[in-house]
Amino acid sequence: MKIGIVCYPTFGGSGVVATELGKALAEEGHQVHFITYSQPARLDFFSQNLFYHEVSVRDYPLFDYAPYESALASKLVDVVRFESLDLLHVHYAIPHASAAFMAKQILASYGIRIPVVTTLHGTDITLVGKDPTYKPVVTFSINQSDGVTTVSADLKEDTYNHFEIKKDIRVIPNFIDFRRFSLQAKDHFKKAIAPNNERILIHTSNFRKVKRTDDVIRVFEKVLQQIPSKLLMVGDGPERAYNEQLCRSMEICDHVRFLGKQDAVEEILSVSDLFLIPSESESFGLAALEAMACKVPVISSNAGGLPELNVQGFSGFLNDVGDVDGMAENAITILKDDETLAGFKNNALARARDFDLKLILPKYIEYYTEILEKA
Ligand code: GMT
Repeated sequence: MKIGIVCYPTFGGSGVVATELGKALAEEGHQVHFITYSQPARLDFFSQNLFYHEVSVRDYPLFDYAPYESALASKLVDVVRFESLDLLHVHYAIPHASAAFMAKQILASYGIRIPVVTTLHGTDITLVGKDPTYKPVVTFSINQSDGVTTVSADLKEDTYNHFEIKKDIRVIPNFIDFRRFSLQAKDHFKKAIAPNNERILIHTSNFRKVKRTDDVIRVFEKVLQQIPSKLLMVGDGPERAYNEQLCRSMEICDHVRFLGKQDAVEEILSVSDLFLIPSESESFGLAALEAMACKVPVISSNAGGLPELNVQGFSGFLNDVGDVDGMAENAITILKDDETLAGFKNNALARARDFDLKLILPKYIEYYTEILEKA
């Protein structure tokens, strides 16, 4: 197949999933064309089946806001026509699904029919999408897609609850590539972070409000009172400055390191004992899956799709959003002795194996085939 993939090229979960999916499809012999405004963060090598088409937006003094959606639609028309694509797969509804719809209409005027699959990732539905600013366009473009997938059953339900959707939605969960995410020996790094063999807790995110990063720090502060430990905060975003302030006021700065954005997250996960993800809303929780693949158990909230990933009392524990005491108590249960911790680590890996790329990739290929047969 010749597949066009549209995504955000940044570190965000939807862009990561789209890029990893494209890379895996290319390895299977499909030709994959990424169409976006800059080189996707994880598309960092050459392959004969991978192509990247940059969408450049022409600026003009009249524009307060340069029209990216029009530039993207025009680029899609061009790439579909001249690379003879079979299918477009757009990740994150806004503005990719509506740009794809526009491109599809234009292509029809050339006698070209291009099926569009839209994958909804979370905030495009739960936060941004249902805002009246975007809702009519999101509803229309989902209904106009030839195929729609969500990354969890919970997001599927949310989509039906918040929008008038007439389409069948297929749930295809996110996946993990164990060739990259698996436990690596990084003892020298562990020693540098935790010289006295303290437990290492970790959080990775974009530090937006929805991640409740302040809860991460509050949970850690309670754990620290009982168990010698360190906290690694990986990533960056709007809440980081406030979180650093919070650590100062709690006088726990000696035990918390803010590492900023990191490429080799798997190396940092490899020295970690517990992953914290207390999010207000989380359609899937790819960051937690990456941790589990590196044998790191998870303390999470029970929001959104997290219960479909983290298994209560097995790969970790789930608590209500904001239940800092409960999360700290469960974290201590996991960390209190080596034997219990080792059990949870093994379970985390076992659970992650259910989301192996090798199991999930065929689901996308099967879905593309179904959509192409209907077209
Ligand atoms: O979590 C974010 O803020 C980034 C966002 C994105 O679209 O890049 O992540 C969403 O998509 C990920 C990949 O499917 C999911 O694993 C995340 O759970 C989801 N985030 C939210 O629902 C908040």
